[in-house]
Amino acid sequence: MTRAFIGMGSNLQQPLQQLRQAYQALQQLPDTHLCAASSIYRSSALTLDDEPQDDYLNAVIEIDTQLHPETLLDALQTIENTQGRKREKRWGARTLDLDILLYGDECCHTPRLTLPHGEMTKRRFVLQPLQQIAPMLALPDGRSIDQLLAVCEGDALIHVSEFDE
Ligand code: ROI
Repeated sequence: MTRAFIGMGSNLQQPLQQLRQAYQALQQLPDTHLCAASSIYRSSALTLDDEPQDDYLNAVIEIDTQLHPETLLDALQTIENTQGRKREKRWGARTLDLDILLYGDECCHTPRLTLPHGEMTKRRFVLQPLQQIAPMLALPDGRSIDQLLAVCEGDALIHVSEFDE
């Protein structure tokens, strides 16, 4: 079993419903146990060129899984597609984004998958929910979530609700 963390984000087509539906789908993943879920948070969109976008809802889920990283990625992309995700622009609005943030201490860089997730260390909408469910976590390179958050730019996230409400 490997401990992994999944980042979720949505800012289109009823984001709260998108995250709740994805949470249920993650509970059904084969050979996987859902261990913890952060609260659901709202934040303004981080955009490339200040092009306006609706606010995002974000959360982080912790799982124990026997799926290999690429198999897990396939499963996450199936959930995204089932919930109506289209191929979006890299910095565009999105119906549902499911990212593998961390997969044990694995480090890899392939065309499909970078572990740890390339941008997670700079994004408050990832670090804050991650800190909530895994406050003692450190990245494979030894940096703690606390350390990363202390130097992370951007406003604190707004708490919206819990998955089991
Ligand atoms: N901004 C926020 N706040 N949350 C996201 O999940 C998110 N995802 C994205 C971009 C467009 C980078 N901005 C985001 O893909």
